[in-house]
Amino acid sequence: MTEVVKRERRGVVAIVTIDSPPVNALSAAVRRGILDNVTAAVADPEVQAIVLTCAGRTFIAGADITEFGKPPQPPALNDVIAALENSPKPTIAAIHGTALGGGLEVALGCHFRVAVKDARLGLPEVKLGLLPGAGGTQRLPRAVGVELAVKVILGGDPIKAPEAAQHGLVDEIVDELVPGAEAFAHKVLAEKRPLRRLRDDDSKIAAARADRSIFTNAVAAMTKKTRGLEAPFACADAIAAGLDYPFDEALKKEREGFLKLVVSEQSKAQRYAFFAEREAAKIDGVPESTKPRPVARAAIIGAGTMGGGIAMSFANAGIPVTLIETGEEQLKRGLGIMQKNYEATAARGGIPADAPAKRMALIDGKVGLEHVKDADLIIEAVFETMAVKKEVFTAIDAYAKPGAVLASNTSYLNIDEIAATTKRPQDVVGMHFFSPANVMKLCEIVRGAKTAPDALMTAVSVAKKIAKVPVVVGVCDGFVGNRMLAARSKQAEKLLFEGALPQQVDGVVTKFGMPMGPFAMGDLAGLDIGWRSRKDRGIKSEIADALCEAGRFGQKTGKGYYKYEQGSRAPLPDPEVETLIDQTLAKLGLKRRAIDDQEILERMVYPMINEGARILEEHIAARPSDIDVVWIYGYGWPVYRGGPMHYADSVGLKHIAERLALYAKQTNDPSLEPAPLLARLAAEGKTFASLAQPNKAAA
Ligand code: 3H9
Repeated sequence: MTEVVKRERRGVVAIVTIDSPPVNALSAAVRRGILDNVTAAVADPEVQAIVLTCAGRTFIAGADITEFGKPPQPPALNDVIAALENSPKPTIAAIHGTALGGGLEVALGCHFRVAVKDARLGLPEVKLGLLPGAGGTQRLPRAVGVELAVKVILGGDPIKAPEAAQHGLVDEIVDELVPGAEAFAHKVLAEKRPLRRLRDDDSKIAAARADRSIFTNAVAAMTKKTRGLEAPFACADAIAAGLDYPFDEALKKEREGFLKLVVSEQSKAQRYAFFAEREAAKIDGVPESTKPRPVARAAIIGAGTMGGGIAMSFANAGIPVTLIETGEEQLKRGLGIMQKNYEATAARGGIPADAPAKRMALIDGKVGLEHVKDADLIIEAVFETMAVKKEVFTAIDAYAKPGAVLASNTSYLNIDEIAATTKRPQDVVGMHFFSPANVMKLCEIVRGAKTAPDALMTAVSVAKKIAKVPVVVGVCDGFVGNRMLAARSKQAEKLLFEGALPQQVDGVVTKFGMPMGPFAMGDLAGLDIGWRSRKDRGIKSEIADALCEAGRFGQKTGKGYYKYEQGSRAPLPDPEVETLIDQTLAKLGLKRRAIDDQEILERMVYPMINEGARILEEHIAARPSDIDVVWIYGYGWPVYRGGPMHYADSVGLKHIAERLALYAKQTNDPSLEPAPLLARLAAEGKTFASLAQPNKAAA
């Protein structure tokens, strides 16, 4: 017997316990252990029922993702599940934590399922670019009906045990896991309950078999916003096979679909992203014994769009927050927007009806910086100029309690310079949120030269608590995300001077999978901001300047690089813009040339990769995968392309370096010359992923 799975007998009930930290994933050893122990329990004449449960923090969290792509080891998961389902003695899954993917598929193979109240059950394979490959697409619809199964499988989000119980996925909610499961086993035996083999029970799929629209409507609702992803459609096909074919045949089709996806570039990229996110949580240069400082209350300075969004993120996580403004009016306006925002979400069913009141009650609006005094973490989200930041930090320094962590939400300014205005630079850190801050998951944690390890860890741990994905970065202009974005913006602008139109550039970028192109993004942010800043610095950008001079500031004026119909945010190409570009180019003596989409794509993406290489050289990011996490969670980079650095590896660094060198020459732009790291890796035939060791980053 393998030791990752143990068996004990309590009277007539065998308790089979999986103990394979951290998440009881279904490695070959675990699969073997379950199969051997279940087979032995079936053979044991003293045993009348079998409970399958897990030690540690969770029920099985799925197949072992690290095994994908390696030669398969027996036993196959379907064989393990068949042993549970075909057992002549009742099998009962006892679930706590999360029963996910292959874990839920194992539970679905059991005749019964009990769960503690806070357990969650789901099939998140779609988020890894996969479909549930061990009967999930067949047994879940038979357990809960086709509509809910489509939602769970195509959406990938788990449902809570009480909801699962409501739909028949969980037979009983128990207070104590194993004793509860044992008591349930005795009940099953006493009542001589028939063993429910989901494979043989078509009752809940009968309706969708008779009326296909039940299935197609559910799929349409779940794929409305799916852009470019293959897996949701493959999941739908597998569920459909269950409606069209008998169980065993459909199971075979499901398996074929899984095997196809597991080798796809999309799934590889999505699995890479899963591990990249977890790698980002490992922070270099922090002693292991470092503990984050406790944060019972946060203070946010500034109730504008950013500050408000940050405050909402804290309230959503149940952390009280003081929201500070300079005047009553600004405060009232900020709080009003947040209230409306919550109410709109509640009206859509996104949060419970009583949530807006509860969350707003956690936000204490105040006028005056002295109110930071009770906060353990203070986040400044005021106007983005160094002078204003310095003023605010000097005041915070005067009022904040000793040991409070002082964070700036700056998106590009030097944290060290800000920290130097205080007497406690060791407590100062950057926490760069992305707009809208209550929605976007990324938080760049900027480590200053003097930031203390425990101050850094406080920012990281708080970011996780408020459901953000923290990535530690070093100090430089724009950190990781905005610095790379600037490299792209520069090329986008140049493309207009060479002959492309905004809609052509944006079209290529969105076709690639980004939610928005650079020009639509400019219109959203407001073109007047850059215009004013250029004027201050005596810089020109003739096309953008001409737009602003014509009163085209973007969405807020209904016109920018695009035109916008009243009340709509959809960018519409505008012939006036083309005329304006033509006139500007004529003034400058420039001629438009035809630029193909491939060049546009390469000039949008490769300079970002080049800047990413420089960021690695300068140790601003710890690893290439951290850069990818920044782009996936901060800018909506398509997860199925794994982030810019992963994408670069998939294209080939040699090709990218060659194209950059060509564009550098062709457009007379030295910034496009391949960065030394990129050039070296390209010459050595290596990838960014080959830089496996952390880069002593951001230290
Ligand atoms: C599947 O099941 C396919 C089947 O349908 C068909 C098969 C034929 N494998 O997230 P955490 C590691 S596909 C390997 O920080 P948390 C993770 O990398 C699978 N490793 O903890 C990390 O390692 P490290 C479907 C895994 O408490 C450590 O465990 N299942 C796996 O915040 C802790 O993870 C899923 O997609 C795995 N399956 O969250 C579920 N899972 O410490 C994926 C985790 O070295 N997992 N690790 O960095 C999760 O969603 C979360 O990990 C979970 C815990 C919610 C379980």
